[in-house]
Amino acid sequence: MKRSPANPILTRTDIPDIPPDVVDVSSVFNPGAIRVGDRDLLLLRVQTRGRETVLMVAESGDGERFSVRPRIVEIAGLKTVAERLYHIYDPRLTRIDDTIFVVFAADTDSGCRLGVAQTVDFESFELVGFGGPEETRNGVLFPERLEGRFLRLERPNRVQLAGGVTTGSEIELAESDDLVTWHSLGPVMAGRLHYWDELIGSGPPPIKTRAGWLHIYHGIATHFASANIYQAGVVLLDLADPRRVLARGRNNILEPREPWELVGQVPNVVFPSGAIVAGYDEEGFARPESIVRVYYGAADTVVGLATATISELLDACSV
Ligand code: BMA
Repeated sequence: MKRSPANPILTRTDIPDIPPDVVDVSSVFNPGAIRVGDRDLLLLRVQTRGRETVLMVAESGDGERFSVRPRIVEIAGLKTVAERLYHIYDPRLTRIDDTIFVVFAADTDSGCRLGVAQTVDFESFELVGFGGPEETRNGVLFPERLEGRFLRLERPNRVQLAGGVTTGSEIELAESDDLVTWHSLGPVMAGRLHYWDELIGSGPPPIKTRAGWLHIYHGIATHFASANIYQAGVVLLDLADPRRVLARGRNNILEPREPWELVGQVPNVVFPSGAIVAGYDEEGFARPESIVRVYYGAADTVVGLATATISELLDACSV
């Protein structure tokens, strides 16, 4: 992918103070992204100096220069969740018909869960569903229903890192009638031990192309336990049955190289979380020549932007 010359496109100094909750924040990263009319919107993960997390909206006319709205996003209904929510973070945005859905991760006393919220105007957000029996993260909704059901990729947290957090090495497909109760349809892909993507998780929601669902994911090389290196890569999933992997890139498409990707709160991280495709054909497939703008968190500290065309990303699946 090609990095934007304007990188990093958002840093802590772009976040306006909203006293008393948001003052002189520490970092902004891992945004969801969506186009609404002729505006590009990001839903930002902002971390305060109390290490609290708030979501905020940034808006742009050119996809590169963003201004951040001086408001904290409130999700109506979150207080009805029985568990205490410490952080809600890493929102992924998907439009289905006229509704924009947010799938977010939430840290609770019993581990990480996924929640789904919805908005039509990007002003007010309301909770649709929350949680499930298993620890899971990196949830992304497909932009259309399949046989009437919602589909999402998610990444159960089943791998315990030595002395650390639980994470995951397998992305699964799940389905739901109501976005509240989810049933697993089984595994889609697993991490590849010894290579760039030993642990994995979804990035932005899948992009519909004539060749299949183009999906950008993150892979972690654990590098002999001395460092976790977060990179981005691509996989192509079958349109009719997204559990079928048609092609998967051997190389990453973006890896930490710039100083602000290599150094920060968590070093060596590019974490793709939002994607905006410039153009779709009349049947809703992304055009091969369309530019995809990928928004990513860098070093859990700032937001970066990198681009490629759909056909370049499809080619990268087959190398
Ligand atoms: C992952 C997630 C991301 C984070 C990344 C790097 O497991 O928690 O939110 O950006 O680690 O710290």
